[in-house]
Amino acid sequence: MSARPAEAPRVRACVGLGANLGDAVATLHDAARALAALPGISGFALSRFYRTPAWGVTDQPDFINAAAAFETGLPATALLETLLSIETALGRRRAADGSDRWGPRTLDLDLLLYGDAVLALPGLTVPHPHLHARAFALVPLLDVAPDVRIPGIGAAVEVLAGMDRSGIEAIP
Ligand code: A4P
Ligand code: MG
Repeated sequence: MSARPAEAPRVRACVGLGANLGDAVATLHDAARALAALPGISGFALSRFYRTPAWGVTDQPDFINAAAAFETGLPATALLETLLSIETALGRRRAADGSDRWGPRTLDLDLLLYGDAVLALPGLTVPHPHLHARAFALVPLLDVAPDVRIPGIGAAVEVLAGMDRSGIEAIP
C-alpha cells in the first residue's frame, strides 16, 4: 500500500475586509478575488458590501466593509501572512511607528475567526480582539456565516442583536 501524506485539517476561516481610502469598492473586489484564488481554498463565500461609519477614530471617511468565509488547510499564521501580503500588494502602507492605528487605510484584512480556535500568538490574536464589539464586522460576517459562534463569547447573531448597527447600509 502506498503511503499518502496526511492531509492538513480543513478549517473554516472568516476574514473581514475594510477600506476607506481610494476606490474602496474596487479594492475590496480585488482583495476578494485574491482570496478566492488562494491555492487549496474551497467553499468561498463573499458578503454584501456595506458602507459603515468609522469606528474608533471617527474623524475619517466612512469605510466599505465586507467579509469572506472559506475552508482552508493553511495554518492560521500562514493565512495571516497571506492576508498581510495581499494588503501590501493592493497598496496598503503602514506607518513604521504604528501611529496610523485605526486610521484611514487602502485595505485592511483581519482574520476574524479560524474555526473554533482561540489563539494568542505574537502578532496573531484569534478571534479578532474587537470582533464582538464591532457591528461593521459582524453584519457582513453573518451574511457568509449565519450560524457562526465567537469562541468564548457566543453566537454572533446574538451578539449583534444587542448592538447599535445604525448607519451601516448595504451598497446596492
Ligand atoms: N494581528 C493580530 N491579530 C490579528 C488578526 N486576527 N487579524 C496583528 C489581523 N491582524 C492581526 O494590524 C496590526 C497587526 O495586528 C498586524 O500586523 C497583525 O500582526 P494593522 O492592520 O497593521 O493595524 P490596524 O488595522 O491599524 O490596527 P487594528 O487594531 O488591527 O485595527 P483594526 O482592528 O483592523 O481596525 N471602522 C469601520 N467602520 N470599518 C473598519 O474596517 N477598521 C479599523 C481598523 C478602525 N475603524 C474601522 C475599521
Ligand atoms: Mg487590522
